[in-house]
Amino acid sequence: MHLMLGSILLFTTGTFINAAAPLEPADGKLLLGAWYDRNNSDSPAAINARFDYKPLSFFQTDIDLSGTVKPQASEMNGSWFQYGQDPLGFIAAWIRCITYWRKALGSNSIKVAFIWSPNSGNGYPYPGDPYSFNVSDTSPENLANFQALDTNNNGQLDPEDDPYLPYYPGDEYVDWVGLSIYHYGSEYSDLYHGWDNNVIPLSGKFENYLNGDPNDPLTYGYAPFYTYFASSTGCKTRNGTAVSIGNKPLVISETAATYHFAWIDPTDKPPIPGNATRLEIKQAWWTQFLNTEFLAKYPQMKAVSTFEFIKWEEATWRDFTVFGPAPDPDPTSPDFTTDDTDVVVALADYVKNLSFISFANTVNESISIASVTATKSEARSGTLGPYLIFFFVSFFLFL
Ligand SMILES: *[C@@H]1O[C@H](CO)[C@@H](O)[C@H](O)[C@H]1NC(C)=O
Ligand SMILES: *[C@@H]1O[C@H](CO)[C@@H](O)[C@H](O)[C@H]1NC(C)=O
Ligand SMILES: *[C@@H]1O[C@H](CO)[C@@H](O)[C@H](O)[C@H]1NC(C)=O
Ligand SMILES: *[C@@H]1O[C@H](CO)[C@@H](O)[C@H](O)[C@H]1NC(C)=O
Ligand SMILES: *[C@@H]1O[C@H](CO)[C@@H](O)[C@H](O)[C@H]1NC(C)=O
Ligand SMILES: *[C@@H]1O[C@H](CO)[C@@H](O)[C@H](O)[C@H]1NC(C)=O
Ligand SMILES: CC(=O)N[C@H]1CO[C@H](CO)[C@@H](O)[C@@H]1O
Repeated sequence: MHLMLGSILLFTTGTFINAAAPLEPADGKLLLGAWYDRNNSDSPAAINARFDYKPLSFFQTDIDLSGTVKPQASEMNGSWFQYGQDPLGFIAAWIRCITYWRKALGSNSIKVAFIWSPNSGNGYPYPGDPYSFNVSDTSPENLANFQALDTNNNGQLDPEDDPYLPYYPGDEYVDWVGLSIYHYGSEYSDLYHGWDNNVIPLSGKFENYLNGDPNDPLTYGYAPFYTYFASSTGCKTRNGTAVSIGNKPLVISETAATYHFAWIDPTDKPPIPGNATRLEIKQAWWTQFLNTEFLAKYPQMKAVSTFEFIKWEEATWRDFTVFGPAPDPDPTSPDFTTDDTDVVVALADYVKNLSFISFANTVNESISIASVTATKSEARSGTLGPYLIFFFVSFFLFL
């Protein structure tokens, strides 16, 4: 549920042998990358230096492609971006973008991967957010969107509606699929309006977010994202029309297990609940999906991007990082300069044992990723011309 977007990947090693999709690594290989906090002067080189092992194979950031459009993210199924929950507008804009860029890139288009990357379906349709779907809006556009969104046809947009299928532009317009998956804690506090406890993620949590959990759909989501788009099963609408035949490579576009440092406003609040340490939380998270058994079960998971931010959200100051804090953390926040080298050292020790992880040879060989978006009306009208293509698009560009 953070900004995610386009991505420009620079790469030149043998990692992409036999790639089925642009920039897809060879079977059995996984690219490890990070979304760094450009706003806090973090950089690929600084992350690699903190990691002190091998250069990560890709880096993600937001880029400003237009003076009028602020950098933003994908997660088009969410209710926290202006363009969210507008499936018909989204798909039209997406197709326009991809068509434009493939043409503009010409023979270089094999060096660019366009990633369709929603937020994990747990909590969908994320009611009560600023851009939640507005049922009172009876414009024809909104009614058409409602028809697309109400996938179970019960006259409501609710958790049993599919959080992904209405937004999927079609296999021919998507190179990779992506998903944002987070652990924020174990309980949402209605009192403080947010997740706020430091607890170890339950075993299987990452997997349940990735592929839904029929035994606990309200917690983890109903829809099996991996099965839909990355397995050979694919997915169909209720009338049997194929939406995707599957087999797409998957990037975990953003992931983190958060450590809550402090309340943003500590007035009348108890200590932060939970007693798990930062290391325990993060270690328990990465071991859930960076292991050979998981890769054998989900072989199309070809890349993972950690979310390297320390920021406030809801009621708490949160550390999402595994590679250590950016050089210049927000000076208004609590003391985040406290070194967390125990986490990055443990991660390096852990991945040294994993032969399936691909690294770059130098920082200049790593791939980059970027993103931009528009307001809903800009996206719909197309007034921003070719730059519209970047809205909602995540792409890897092989330079
Ligand atoms: C960086 O700062 C700009 C301007 O404040 C903001 O629009 C953008 O969302 C920020 N990007 C990230 C990744 O935090
Ligand atoms: C929802 O739509 C109605 C009707 O168009 C409008 O009056 C109302 O302001 C909208 N609500 C929000 C939160 O945009
Ligand atoms: C099946 O559903 C899809 C979209 O939900 C629609 O485009 C298509 O026309 C339908 N096909 C039939 C045969 O009803
Ligand atoms: C941490 O909290 C749990 C649950 O409240 C408790 O069972 C456990 O004993 C605590 N561990 C420590 C080391 O305090
Ligand atoms: C890495 O593998 C070695 C040898 O099997 C083992 O002793 C060590 O504990 C492993 N390290 C981690 C962090 O899993
Ligand atoms: C990486 O690229 C930068 C800028 O293009 C250049 O200044 C630097 O020397 C390069 N570093 C290496 C190790 O090639
Ligand atoms: C289910 C879920 O994660 N909802 C969150 C989505 O993001 C918005 C904005 O950050 C939060 O307010 C929601 O709680």
